[in-house]
Amino acid sequence: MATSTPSVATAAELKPKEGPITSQEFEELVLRLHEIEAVKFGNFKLKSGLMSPIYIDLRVIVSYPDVLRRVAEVMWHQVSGAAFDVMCGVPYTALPIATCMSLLHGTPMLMRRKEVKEYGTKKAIEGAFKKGQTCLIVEDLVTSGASVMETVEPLEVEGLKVTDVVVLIDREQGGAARMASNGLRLHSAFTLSFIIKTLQAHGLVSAKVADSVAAFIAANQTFTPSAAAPTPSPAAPAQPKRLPFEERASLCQNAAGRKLLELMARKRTNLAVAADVATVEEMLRIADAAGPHIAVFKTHVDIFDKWDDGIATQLRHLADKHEFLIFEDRKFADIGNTVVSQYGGGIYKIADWSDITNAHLVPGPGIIDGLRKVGQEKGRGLLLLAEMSSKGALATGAYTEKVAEAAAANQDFVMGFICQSPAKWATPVPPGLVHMTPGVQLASGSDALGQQYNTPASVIGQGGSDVIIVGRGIIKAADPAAAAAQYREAGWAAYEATLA
Ligand code: 5BU
Repeated sequence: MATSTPSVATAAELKPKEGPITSQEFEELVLRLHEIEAVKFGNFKLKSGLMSPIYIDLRVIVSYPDVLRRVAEVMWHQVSGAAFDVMCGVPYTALPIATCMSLLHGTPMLMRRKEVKEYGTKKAIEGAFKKGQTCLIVEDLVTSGASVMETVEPLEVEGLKVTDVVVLIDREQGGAARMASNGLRLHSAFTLSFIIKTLQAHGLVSAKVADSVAAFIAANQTFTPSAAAPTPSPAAPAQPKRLPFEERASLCQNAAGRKLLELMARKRTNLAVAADVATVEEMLRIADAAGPHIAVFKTHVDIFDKWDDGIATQLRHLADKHEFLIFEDRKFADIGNTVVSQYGGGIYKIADWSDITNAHLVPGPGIIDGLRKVGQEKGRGLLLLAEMSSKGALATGAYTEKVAEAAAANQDFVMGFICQSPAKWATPVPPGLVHMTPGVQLASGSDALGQQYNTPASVIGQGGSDVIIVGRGIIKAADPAAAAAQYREAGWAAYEATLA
């Protein structure tokens, strides 16, 4: 073991370190990280499935207060020139680091909840802050930068500005470029190359291992700036980013679509709630509580404990009272002749009470004709499923394009799409068609069964959708009405930000 490795592993008195960090101190910290096995060499299977010759696990530093403290100090020094009002650690490993930086230097901290889905409407960001304040992001390790972005988004939704990110180790696999493409400056205490060079100089890593790490980094780059962030042509005229809903209403050929666009503009909400609850009582309670905040109330009628015409009437009363449209998310997928009976008849008589329903285009355009036959005269509208939110969904690429074409060709009855990222579609669709997106929570993430969540800002902003569909983020909240108000605000702010 190198003689420079300190043997005392206790936290020093709690006061900030004076003066700059010396190169010897940087080296000592690298050696200490190696000593406590935060940096290991061998053959490791990463979360992605890739085999890596190096493994970095900074979770262990909480057991070594001297290391935690020095990590916090070197990271603080990296951002001594940056201006920020608050700091937020990326959960979980960076939380103690951010806490330590906060304690040493007196800068307040915020915390981002990772499990917003579990906690419902508990805020995505905890702590005291004001809109317009600047927040520094603190992270232990950056590879692609994806987890950093997951923390940046909910902060920005709350009106905080994020300009700088500080990490202990940059794996040099594209994170810095990705940060830069999002307008963020990345400050790192160490690059992976520096760590390897230091350990090699102290005889702790062989030349062979050093070469294999360098080869691994070169072969596993995560970001291609030109492909990921095409530079807009400076000569391109400034296009309106999105026509306001009220203007699009007059371009919409379907009655229910027109009603929805007008209603969203009037009520100032682009929120749909997914009422996936077990009982009719609970469903009606949510409709009444969330009603003032929503444009659309989405049901799966076949999951309720009972159903009859009286229940449908009660729901329609609430729709009239609060002015929202009802959307039965039936996802029809059969031949035209069968969907006529499924939509108009059976126990549920969906067309009698639901303003909107949806269908897959797998069977071909006959499904639109069958549903139109029942719904058109009742003033109903159809959404086509162009993309899904679940991991591995097959509705992509050429299929999605075909759906977009079919919608454009049937605008009398088709009012729009269920989709994820219409901004990425090859051909723009007529502005009278509405885009609605499920898989939305205040923080991005996933559930255990393949559901994938994006934030209102990314769905409406980058994704180019019009309406956010939120289920568990609202219905599992302790106060669904307050949660609906919060999603409404986030969704509407994102919409307004995309107007010309
Ligand atoms: P969540 O609790 O916010 O995950 O609920 C999402 C709702 O949207 C739920 O009713 C799904 O059935 C529905 N959904 C979806 O999540 N993803 C899709 O691609 C489509 C519908 Br289509």
